[in-house]
Amino acid sequence: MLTIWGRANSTNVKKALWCAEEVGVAFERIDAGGAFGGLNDPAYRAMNPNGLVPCLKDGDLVMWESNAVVRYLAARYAPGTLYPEDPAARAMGDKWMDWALFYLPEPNRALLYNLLRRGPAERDMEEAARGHKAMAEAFAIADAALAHQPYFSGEAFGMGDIPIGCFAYNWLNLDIERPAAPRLEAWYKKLTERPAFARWVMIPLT
Ligand SMILES: N[C@@H](CCC(=O)N[C@@H](CS)C(=O)NCC(=O)O)C(=O)O
Repeated sequence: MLTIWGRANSTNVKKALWCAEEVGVAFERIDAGGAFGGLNDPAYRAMNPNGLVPCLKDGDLVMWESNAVVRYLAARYAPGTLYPEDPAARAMGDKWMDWALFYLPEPNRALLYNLLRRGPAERDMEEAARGHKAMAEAFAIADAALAHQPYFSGEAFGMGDIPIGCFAYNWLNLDIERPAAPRLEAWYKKLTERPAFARWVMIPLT
């Protein structure tokens, strides 16, 4: 049985859970991180020395880094669909995965924690404003890219849509003003029609 460690409301854990469900592999999830703790336990650190979630175990393979987990699950369980075999086709989505890892986590965290997850006394609204600006700029680039292709992975849904999809859910569901991004919203609406996205990503942001 494949196992994924991580609290369900973590954006990075959601990537792994959504992808595992999407490729149809049976898995169990074990709560870890946040209020569940456990990340400094020696047994956990032996699996993931970074002390972060998600962490995945599939047979003898133990691995971490959410985008690498998505790549592994797609390659292992959905070759030819979520993980295109042609290198050029695969590169389409692959670059958006790296893009998402570079541009989105910091502003996402600035928004989620300062608008929702921290108590009022700990909130830093200047940090939230910087996060909002960076996120709006990043998603404007993503919106423009969808003028040329229906999915970040290319003509069909693929692994390249998964990391951005998790961050887009947060961005589009926070109670904030956003610049118009009609192509991004049309792509996001298609994600909401996927049962695996609805099950693992569309949960309360708190
Ligand atoms: N680059 C790592 C980042 C992982 C990460 O930052 N995970 C956060 C949750 S989103 C974490 O473990 N935070 C500590 C905690 O939840 O207690 C990845 O993509 O997997």
